[in-house]
Amino acid sequence: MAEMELWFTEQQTPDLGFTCKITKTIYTAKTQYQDLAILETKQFGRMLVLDGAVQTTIADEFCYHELISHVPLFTHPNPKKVAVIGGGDGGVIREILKHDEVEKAYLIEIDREVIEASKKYLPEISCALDDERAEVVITDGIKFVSENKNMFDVIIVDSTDPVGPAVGLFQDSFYKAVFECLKEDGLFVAQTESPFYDQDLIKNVFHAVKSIFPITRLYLGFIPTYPSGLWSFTLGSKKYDPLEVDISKIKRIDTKYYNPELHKALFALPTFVQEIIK
Ligand code: AG3
Repeated sequence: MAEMELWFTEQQTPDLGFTCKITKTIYTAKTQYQDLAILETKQFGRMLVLDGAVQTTIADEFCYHELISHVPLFTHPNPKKVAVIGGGDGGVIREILKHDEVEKAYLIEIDREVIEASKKYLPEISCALDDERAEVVITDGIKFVSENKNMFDVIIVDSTDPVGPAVGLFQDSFYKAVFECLKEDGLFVAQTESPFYDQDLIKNVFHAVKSIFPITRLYLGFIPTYPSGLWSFTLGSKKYDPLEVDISKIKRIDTKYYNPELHKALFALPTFVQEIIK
């Protein structure tokens, strides 16, 4: 008898699905905040899904985690204290801790169950969460940044899509609080979705950040499992410009996507993306 095939589909837009063959459903849970699933896919290996949206997979997580981490960390000349808002799988923390000058990396995650499931089922991604330089704080990122002033060199917002628990992480008041939470020469990066499908969001975030931070930049990367593959990141900085970095001084670290040659090239935008942020 032919074996039954199981397929998972993320409905990326009302009119488009992204479908993967599943060899096993490793874990599912309804947490206090969202539906969580860890699936074993044939094409990408293990996959973390929250509320039906692919968050990360073993095969392509490096693209996203390196891009969101090394661009800000190599733009700041001496990042000692870094915070990740969201990012409960720990992938961003793993990349941050590749930087020797980082003394402490805080993971500010609202949903404890994402961390626990990632520790158990995605050890390749979550492996640095037990590092002595990592500190996990289970709380609402919005509350955390509003309550702490002048504290971090770099803040990385590794959120889910702007629906459900993450809505507030895309609002003006949050970026103002991030500004206050950063030291006087601090900078931040947020993941800001697809330039194909989320143009209004990118536009709104870019202009909100621009009205608060002296330097605002958008950069792009390719993440195969995310909607359209083309993904945007918005950087707001009080002092350091990623385009002014002396790339000859960037230390070689172990990466598969990021490299010094790419650092500035990531900010070269296709015309249709330039139009979005005009
Ligand atoms: N956070 C961004 C996920 C966005 C994906 N959106 C989607 N599939 N519709 C990823 C968390 C990884 N640490």
